Amino acid sequence: MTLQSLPTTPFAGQLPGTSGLRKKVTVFQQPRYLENFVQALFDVLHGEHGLATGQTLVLGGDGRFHNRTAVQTILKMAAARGYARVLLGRGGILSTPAASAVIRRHGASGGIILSASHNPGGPDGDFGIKYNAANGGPAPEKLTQAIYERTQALERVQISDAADIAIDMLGMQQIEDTTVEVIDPVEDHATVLRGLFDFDAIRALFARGFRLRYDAMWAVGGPYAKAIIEGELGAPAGTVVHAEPLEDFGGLHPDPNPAYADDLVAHLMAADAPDMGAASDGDADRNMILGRGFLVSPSDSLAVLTAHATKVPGYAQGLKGVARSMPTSTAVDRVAKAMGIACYETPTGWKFFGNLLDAGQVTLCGEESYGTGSDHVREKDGLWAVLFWLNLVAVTGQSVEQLVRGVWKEHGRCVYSRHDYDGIATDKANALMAELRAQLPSLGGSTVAGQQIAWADDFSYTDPVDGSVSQKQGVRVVLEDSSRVVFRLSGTGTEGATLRVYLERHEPDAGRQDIPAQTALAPLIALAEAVARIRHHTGMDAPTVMT
Ligand code: G16
Repeated sequence: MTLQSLPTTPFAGQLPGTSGLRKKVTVFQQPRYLENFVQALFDVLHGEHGLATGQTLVLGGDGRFHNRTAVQTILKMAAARGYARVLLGRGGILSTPAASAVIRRHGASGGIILSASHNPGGPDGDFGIKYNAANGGPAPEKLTQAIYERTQALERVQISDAADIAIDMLGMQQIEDTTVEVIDPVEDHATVLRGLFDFDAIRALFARGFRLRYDAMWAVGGPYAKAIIEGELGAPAGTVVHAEPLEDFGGLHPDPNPAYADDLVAHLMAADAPDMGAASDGDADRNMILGRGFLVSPSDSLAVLTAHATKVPGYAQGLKGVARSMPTSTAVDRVAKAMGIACYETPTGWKFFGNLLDAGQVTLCGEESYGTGSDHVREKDGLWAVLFWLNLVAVTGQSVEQLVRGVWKEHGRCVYSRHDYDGIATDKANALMAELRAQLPSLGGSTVAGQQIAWADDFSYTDPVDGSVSQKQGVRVVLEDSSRVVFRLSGTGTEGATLRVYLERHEPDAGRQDIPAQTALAPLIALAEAVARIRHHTGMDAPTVMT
């Protein structure tokens, strides 16, 4: 084995988005593309010629196509960088929340997660890479910006010429002076979850005949859900479906929302539906919850978990506070206010919750994009959310639907929908946002499409812990009754741009809470079109996806 220093040249566009660098597999397959990003990361972390002496790196991914190839490359680069130890999930696999758990439990200096999350996989699909720091959470913006700047100045990459190692068997191997330990991908995460929930109560629930359908969407969540829900909690075999992780997710879109988890929705709407449905995404950090014949919106899920948190052992002492991303509905704000705890509003991106969690200012966080989590790790956690719901159903004796309706009854319903317009030419999407921003000074106080606008702005966030400022995080148009429309461009796509339009209206009247969301939100949908001229800019008559 020898260490090599190979010449390279910068690639354009290696700027991480909402959650890491995501590109087409074919982009990552270009010689040196992955190497450059990892070299830049290591240069920023350790200094251009510095070594990671004595440090432990965690490595794993969601098992999508190209994962195994990328793992071997990164191992050889970690060896060249002098890491003492790399903890690698068996088969190169670690779900995103599991990677966070491993980093924290083993005192690692950080971890590299190979995932494009909910994006499709396979040779023509997407691939991704991100770095999580010693707290187990996604790198903050100042670090991702520094990595990007370094990618633009690279001239060489350092890598061992060692042969590929065996990654499918537990145990230790050596590359140069680096020990690579192949670990069980489930164990650390399962240990953390066991410490939070009343497994006996959930076991008893299944023993009473409670029926769950967990759709792992052919993704990395399958082995975790099988081991814990079927293995430890005694749910019948077959409770977890589509459980085998496939490199291309069976050709499907591993995103747990009503559009892409339509098979699960159909099962929960059927006459003989199970009591509860759940799904997780490509890297198992997102979750969707359903009751029998009933869809739970992610924003409502966060509100329910907050309202009932003290009924679960891990949160019996109470919550320090909660946080949600700005476009997430204000349901949790209302619950938090009634409970007398703080509620923070952050930009989209789980990384923004990290400081609040580390500083002990919040215990639970969540996002409209089917993400919920807590301070047990520093990532959102799909299986955690499912266990939380099971624990609540078990100890309250209420169904999923009853739990949600209980919150609506007390706090009103935040009727909510997100409209996505995918695959817009980037220049057109930018023009739409620029036109919106240009209107901001005059929108407040004006009437558009028959709606009286109270105020409008471009969300800017000052981190309450370190004071860092993140600007231009989404245009908000808010009405007198606090209804709102939010516009932002996605930071996770790999083709063109995606416009996200978030719509929210508070409905206190229980008699009107069952009006279908698209009907209840129709005036806001009209307002969105009037202020943003979506048809004009995108040429699209309807959203690609509505959740
Ligand atoms: C990532 C982020 C989330 C964000 C989501 C959608 O999730 O971690 O915080 O809400 O992307 O982001 P965007 O609206 O920019 O596409 P994941 O599950 O894709 O890692």
